[in-house]
Amino acid sequence: MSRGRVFNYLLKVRSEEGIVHLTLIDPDPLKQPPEVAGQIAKHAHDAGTNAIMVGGSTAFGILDETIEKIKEATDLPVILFPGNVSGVSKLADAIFFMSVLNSRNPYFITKAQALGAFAVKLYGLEPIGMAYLVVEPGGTVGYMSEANLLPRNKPQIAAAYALAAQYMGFRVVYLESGSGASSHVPNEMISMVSKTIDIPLIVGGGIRTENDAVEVVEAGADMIVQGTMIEETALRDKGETLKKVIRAAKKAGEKRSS
Ligand code: 1GP
Repeated sequence: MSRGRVFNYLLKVRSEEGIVHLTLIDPDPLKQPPEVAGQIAKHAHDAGTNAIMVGGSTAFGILDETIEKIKEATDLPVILFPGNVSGVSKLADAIFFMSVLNSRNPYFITKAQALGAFAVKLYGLEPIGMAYLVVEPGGTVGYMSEANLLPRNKPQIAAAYALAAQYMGFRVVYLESGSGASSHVPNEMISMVSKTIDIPLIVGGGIRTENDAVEVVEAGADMIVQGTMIEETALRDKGETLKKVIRAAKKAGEKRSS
């Protein structure tokens, strides 16, 4: 995909298909070498995902190689999802230029962003300003980014952060419960946030089943992110489980939009 068009592409998919499905691949050799990341991306593409996100809170070392293999396997846009400045690569199409708004540490709110900004400019990456809100239990990212985790039973706090994010000019809000979370962001929280803001809402962490995906979409997510489930199943079943989840999520999205 040519540079500068990824966000518009995501908005177009959202309006035409009801929701956007994003596949997250961790460039982590302990999980999968680049070759395997490419195969996973291919299966995800065939299953109907709309873009590939690459990143993670503990990613190291093989970011470029991983993106190379993904690009060989699919022409879907590759969007960086950096846990730190080391998560920037010139091989991607775009970057979720994210700020952990509920971190206790200003490094994760503005400093890492200042350290990485010129690399984004130099590489010609399309920056998509994202407010990243980490919800309980938060998982690895909650720990690493020193988040003051948003309480699951206080949706109004999440909504207040999300509205503040919109007023600060962020283009998207991401509600994250942490990769591999035992349960996704609560439906009530997704619903309150989506009714409060006018910018797209991304939800990720702990979305595994068709039912999970449908719940999250019915509650109001515009884009859903799946990582763990895809890494665990896509190679084994050639993306069949994922295909069912995406189909169910898109159906729920279309129904909501009609
Ligand atoms: C993590 O929200 C993403 O940042 C994806 O979470 O691995 O639980 O799908 P899962």
